[in-house]
Amino acid sequence: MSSDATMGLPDVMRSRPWEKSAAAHVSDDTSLAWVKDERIFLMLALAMQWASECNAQGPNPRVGCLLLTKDGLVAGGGVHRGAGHHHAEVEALKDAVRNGRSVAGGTAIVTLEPCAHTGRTGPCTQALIDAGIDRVAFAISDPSPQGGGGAEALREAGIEVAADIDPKAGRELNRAWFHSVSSGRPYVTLKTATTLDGRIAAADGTSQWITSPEARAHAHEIRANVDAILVGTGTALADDPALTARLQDGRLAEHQPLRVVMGLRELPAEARLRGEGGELVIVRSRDPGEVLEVLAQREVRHVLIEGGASVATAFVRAGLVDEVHAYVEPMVLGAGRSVVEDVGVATLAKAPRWGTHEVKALGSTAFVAARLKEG
Ligand code: AOF
Ligand code: ZN
Repeated sequence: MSSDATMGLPDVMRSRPWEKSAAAHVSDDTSLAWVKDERIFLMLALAMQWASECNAQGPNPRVGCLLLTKDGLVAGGGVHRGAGHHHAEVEALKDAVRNGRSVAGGTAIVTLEPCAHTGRTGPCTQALIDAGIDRVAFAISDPSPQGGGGAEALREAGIEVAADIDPKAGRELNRAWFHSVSSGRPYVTLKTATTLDGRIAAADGTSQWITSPEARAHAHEIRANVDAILVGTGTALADDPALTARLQDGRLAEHQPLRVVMGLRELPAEARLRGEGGELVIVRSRDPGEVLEVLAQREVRHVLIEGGASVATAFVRAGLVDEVHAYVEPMVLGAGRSVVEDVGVATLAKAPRWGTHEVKALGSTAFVAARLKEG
């Protein structure tokens, strides 16, 4: 590969993006001839890969942008590194300047519709217009009231816009964000770690450790990618968990999610939850809807429920579990606490269900991720 082609994007180019790329489910909704050029979709896949790997945290979506010169050379690339940082388009424009490549008459390929608003930063549409970009293609429209309207603003400025060229991949990149923007509440993942018969503790109360070290390491990786972890006061008092995200070597991960405890009982002063880690938020309520409202106000997009049975039961009962992460250990207890209790289901047909999305072995533990089907 020539150095020209990788300019601004060496890491992405080396990471074999096509293996995970969005290109597999590209839609046909591409009326403009230049969009059908396969290089546009390759570039979009690179931008997706880049955004998904940049590990930005906080309330904003992950966004990647690639810019091509008038002659179709890569001018620059950029990602959004989280609220308060420049948007991806602006980062890409700065990269093009660093690379000494003009984007006048060129093309912008973005994973999300460029914004037309002035929020924590200025509007991307204006930056693209000022740079003399002629064409913009983006994967999916921005559904938020503040972020939308960019396509229209660009068209009004005489730019050719190819909208929604791969909405499926665009949505997947920011699943929790899209969900929370459209529903007004955080995306909820329920994590369970159980025996084959769905127990989380033996009859005598012993519960550590049911799952494998590999499963626990996986769970820590997930923690480092959500905005908040939630437990009930029962679990907080019984297990005295720290609810931190740790790396393989035991050190704290860079991003620590909020630690949220719901319920009416007090936490002792010496609780590990008060120690180092993410900010502790105590919500004095047993109502899942109320707790999610508090979290929405704090701009939490994705919350991970880690127990115990009463909290899990309350969320399932309320129909507020969007995704399940089930770690299942092939062992049987036959008695002891169940992971979820009575959720008001008397007959099979009424059981809440999720669609299996991912299955893998983590050491001795089986891991299943399942999601509500999107309407
Ligand atoms: C873009 N490019 O890279 C991102 C966009 O107030 P701010 O500056 O933090 O903007 C946040 C909103 O901007 C966010 O809710 C979403 O609608 C949009 N995100 N838009 O053009 C980007 N991250
Ligand atoms: Zn923007």
